Amino acid sequence: MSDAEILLYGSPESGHACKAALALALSGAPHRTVFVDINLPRNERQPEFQAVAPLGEVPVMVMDGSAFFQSGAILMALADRFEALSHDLQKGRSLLMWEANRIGLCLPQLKGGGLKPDVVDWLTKRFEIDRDNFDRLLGNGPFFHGDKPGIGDCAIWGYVQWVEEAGMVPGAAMSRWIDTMRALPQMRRPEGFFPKP
Ligand SMILES: N[C@@H](CCC(=O)N[C@@H](CS)C(=O)NCC(=O)O)C(=O)O
Repeated sequence: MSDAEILLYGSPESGHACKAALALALSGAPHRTVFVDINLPRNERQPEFQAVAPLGEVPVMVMDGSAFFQSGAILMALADRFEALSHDLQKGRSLLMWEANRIGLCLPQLKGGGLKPDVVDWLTKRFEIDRDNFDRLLGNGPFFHGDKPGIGDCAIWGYVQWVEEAGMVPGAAMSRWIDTMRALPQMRRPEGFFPKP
């Protein structure tokens, strides 16, 4: 790769990777995504991925020769760099923290399945609070950032795209927002963001 090229390592199974892929698509910046098979043991993944992934997890973005890990940090780096994502950053940062502490600690686990019933109950109760707060934070929309999507929308999209696969029922505002997000010209299915070679 040339130093000018932005590279994003990810997997269609990872909502965290989808957050970064969507943000890159919205930024309009030329970039390339690379499929990583996260079902392989970490030491069998591409050596070039292992070399830039300090925790062995996706997503990892390489920009200007530096590796960025943790989806929230990737989103903030993109918002700092690209005008299309730079609006209402104060709100964006709060939304990233909220998502990571709430939705991100709920829907991924429910979607993954294999949980004991009392854990499902606990996560479901957490989700019900998150669903109400989703409405409060979205306000009159259509996006969390107002008239156009920002890094907060990307972060929240990561796992809310699979709310029904996680066995949860979206509220009316969440359903409308999902439809609006799916209609974005830059939106792809997870397999479209990270096609298997
Ligand atoms: N907090 C991290 C989560 C990263 C993460 O959990 N990645 C998962 C996929 S969603 C992964 O790479 N799993 C494979 C592995 O850990 O080997 C972020 O926001 O980027």
